[in-house]
Amino acid sequence: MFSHAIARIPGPDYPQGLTTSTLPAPDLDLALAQHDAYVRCLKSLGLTVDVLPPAPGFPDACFVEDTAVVVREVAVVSRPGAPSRQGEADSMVEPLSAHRPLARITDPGTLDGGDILQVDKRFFIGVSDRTNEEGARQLAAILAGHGYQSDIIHVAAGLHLKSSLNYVGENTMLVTADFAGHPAIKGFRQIVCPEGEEYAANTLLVNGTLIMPSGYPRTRALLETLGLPIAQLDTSEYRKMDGGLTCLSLRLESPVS
Ligand code: CIR
Repeated sequence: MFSHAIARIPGPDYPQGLTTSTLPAPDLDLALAQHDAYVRCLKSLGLTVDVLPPAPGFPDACFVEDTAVVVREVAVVSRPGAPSRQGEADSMVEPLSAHRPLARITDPGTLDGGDILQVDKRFFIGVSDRTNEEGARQLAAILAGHGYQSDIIHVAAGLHLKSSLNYVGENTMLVTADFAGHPAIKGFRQIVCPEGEEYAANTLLVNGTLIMPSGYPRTRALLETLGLPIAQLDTSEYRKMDGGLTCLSLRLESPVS
């Protein structure tokens, strides 16, 4: 169960962030309204949410998931792979140290939290354009010290591992077609996002409820077979910047006492 989350409000420079999308630039007011709805949704699921102010000079800083990997025992502050985002990690030291002892990914390692998927005591670590082998190794070693097992997966398409692969409960992975049948997820049931709905692979399981982006009815119908409650949120202004539901928060379980 998650008890806390950390999120960060997008700043006025949000539309100047990194993106590969050909969609129009995001509308900041709408992005703020969508962020507010996201935070309210997490609160409705029982989480206390630390909402950090914008980080001037870091237009992608609202994608706070990329700055850390948090387990019950430790928060690992990342070293984001995009040079324009590396300074975001320092700004997370204080907010995270209120919740956990800290560890850090260090040079030459790079790592974005969007490449890290946790399923109980097991981690899937994506090596992508943002997370390098060294960063993956450093994280796996830190996590192994706390009893977590890691599989390293190469991410060939999409920005991050979790753009294509997410755990949706009931021993099931929601995947894009390129991850269907991947050996690393053998033993899990798989739901494959229908063609044209790949963005919906970034669905977030919080305390037994699936939070999915609105506008993906065929994926929703497949997820309904799991029998879990489903909340839908409009993330249109985050999609324009290659972001989605997982990236907008760090979710924290109760710490080890
Ligand atoms: C970036 O390119 O870094 C941001 N515009 C989007 C980051 C999305 N983060 C995530 O999926 N975890």
